[in-house]
Amino acid sequence: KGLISVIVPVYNSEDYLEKCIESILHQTYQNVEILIVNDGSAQKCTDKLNQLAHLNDSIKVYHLSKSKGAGFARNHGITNANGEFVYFLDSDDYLPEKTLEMLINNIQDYCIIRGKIKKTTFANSLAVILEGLSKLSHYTDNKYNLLNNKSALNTLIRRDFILKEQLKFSEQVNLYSDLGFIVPAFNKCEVVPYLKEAIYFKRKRNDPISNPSLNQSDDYYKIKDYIHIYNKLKDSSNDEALNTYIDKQFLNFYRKNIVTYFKEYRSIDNFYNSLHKTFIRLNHDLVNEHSTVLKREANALINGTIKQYKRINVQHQFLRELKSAVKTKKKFYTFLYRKVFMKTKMKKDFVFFESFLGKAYSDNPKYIYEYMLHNKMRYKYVWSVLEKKDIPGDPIQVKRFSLRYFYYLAKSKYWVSNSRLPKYLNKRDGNIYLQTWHGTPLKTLVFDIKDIYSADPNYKSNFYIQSRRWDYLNSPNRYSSKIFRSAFKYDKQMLEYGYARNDILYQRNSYDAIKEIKERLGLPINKKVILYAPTWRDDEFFSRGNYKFTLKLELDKMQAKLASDYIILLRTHYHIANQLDVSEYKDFVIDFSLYDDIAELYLVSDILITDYSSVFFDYAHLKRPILFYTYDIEKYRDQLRGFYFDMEEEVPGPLLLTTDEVINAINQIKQVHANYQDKYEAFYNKYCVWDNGNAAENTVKTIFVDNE
Ligand code: C2G
Repeated sequence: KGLISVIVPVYNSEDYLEKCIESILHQTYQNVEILIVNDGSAQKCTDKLNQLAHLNDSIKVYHLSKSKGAGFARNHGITNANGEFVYFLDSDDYLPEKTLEMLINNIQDYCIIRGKIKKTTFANSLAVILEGLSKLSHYTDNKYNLLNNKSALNTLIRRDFILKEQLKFSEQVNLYSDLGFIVPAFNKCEVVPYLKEAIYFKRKRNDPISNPSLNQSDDYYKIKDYIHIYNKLKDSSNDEALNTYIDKQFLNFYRKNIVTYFKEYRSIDNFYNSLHKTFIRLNHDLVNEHSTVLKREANALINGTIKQYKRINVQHQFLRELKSAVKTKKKFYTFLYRKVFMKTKMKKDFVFFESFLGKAYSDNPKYIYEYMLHNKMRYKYVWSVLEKKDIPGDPIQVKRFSLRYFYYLAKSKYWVSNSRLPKYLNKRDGNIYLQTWHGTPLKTLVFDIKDIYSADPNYKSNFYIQSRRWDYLNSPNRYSSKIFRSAFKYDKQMLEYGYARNDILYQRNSYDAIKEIKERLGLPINKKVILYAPTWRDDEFFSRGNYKFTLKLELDKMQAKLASDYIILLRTHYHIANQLDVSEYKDFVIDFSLYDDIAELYLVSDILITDYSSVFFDYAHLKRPILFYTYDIEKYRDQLRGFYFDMEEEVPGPLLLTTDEVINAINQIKQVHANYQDKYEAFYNKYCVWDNGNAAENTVKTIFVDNE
């Protein structure tokens, strides 16, 4: 069987390149040459490429001295190809091992064959292919449907067909250059066979801010290039079916991308003329299949003036928003938020608080609030909660995402939150947002995370939008300040006073105060207290934001060995949705997962057991013993998150892998604690020295006094 030339354009994709090339080398079909075209990448990527080029003789690398775009690079590959067939693979994507074999086995006498493109956010997706079940389908009249992804990827094409039809990727555009190649190619084939078992993994990249893929380019360029390519295709098409296809595609693009772009930027001026010329070319019967809204816009674009078009566009934006607003209650509330509440006057003395997405009355926001309350500052307070809570000072409580929640968000000059507020909020002039964050990081955060294994692949871009609104950020120590700057790309004011939530660890660390809390919590006074507070796992969840926790401490054993002297307070992370049933360990294990404030649990406990949670940075303020139950450290550190430092080296207690080790350590806790004395001191000096009980005061003075 014939040689396949696999053409791989490369542009700054050093993180993905190896996976891509290995996936070609591991194909079951081996008669392959690999043509890599380096489109003027930065040195880091070029170096990586040169290193990989030695893996195999079949790899040929072409370096372009400056970047000319993926279209140019692929054409360069075609010019240098020797194969009977040509296949395009992008340098951040990869193939299951049988894809090329399946395509070539099924191309028969056709010029082209197409496989399925699967999007993935993971570096190691697996395709399960059941031998013998693959079935070729043939597309004729409906062949253009295969092009819905606007891409020339996962298509095996005869090279002599490319040469005969002079197929070329468009070099005038950065985006959609594929269409210039693949649309005429499909046009020349009466039948396009399609094999859905031949899979191509297209990586959905997770960092559109620091390293965007082409698809993640700014909408302005997308629109510019799409209008260009549409007109190009239109110039060369004389076939009715093709005309209909590209007109329909254009109208969809207009509806989905162009109109929404105008909504956000009102930058119609840039595109009016080219849209005017483009709309004149469209088949009017197709325009008429669309809504009245779109028809009026088309009419204004063809026959009217820019002023008319703008007016109609604004009206239509409003109608579109209204139409979407009536779909769900939350959408309706956000509509009112934007159109009504945001137009009323902001209240200078309203402060809006939220902790852990409304799940708790706790953490830095709680202690900042209580400082203001006790000092009788003249503000009105609003707390966002999931259900009504017992909060001192009787503040206004609003249910998160209720109508009142949106009303008070719009009205309040000050926002104080320890995690993110919704993406669709708008900040207005004078609005001040204090982000307190919720811990010193051990596990890498946002832009420092490579692969996102959690439920939300848009995590980084959402985070970026949400964090642009922060005006102040609390930092617990110098180490965190540095990380927050890079991991959040935060460049505004950092409040380096320590954490308000730790004030209590300095103010109430006394026998009487602890006794009072124990009594309030109903804890026995004669038993020692162990707090077990593990964190969550990115890859264990029921759904977005609802994580699952499986208890790996063997409570039976612990009860048998420890119950006479100790009780255990079990405290799962606020992301954890399942409640663990510990009823059989009554009197030994008490579940405090739903208790609001972990700081009080720190105060009453004699020993902390945790894992990769930031709780140990706070607990260390008390200088009491800490044990690390890190049964899954390798997976957690190496696959899921990555750490900022070596736990074994730095943490102030032993890393334990089994329940027995935990029990042993507890039985000799004095000795264990003494063994870690030096490390503990170094740890305290690095992470705990900013706190002295005054963080809330310092924060409040900066935010509320300075901004009067
Ligand atoms: N927390 C808690 N109970 C737990 C775990 C955490 O109450 N069992 C609270 C603590 O206040 C802790 C905070 O939630 O400091 C953050 O928890 P982490 O386990 O550190 O996890 P995460 O929410 O992912 O925070 O920069 C901070 C962290 O890196 C991210």
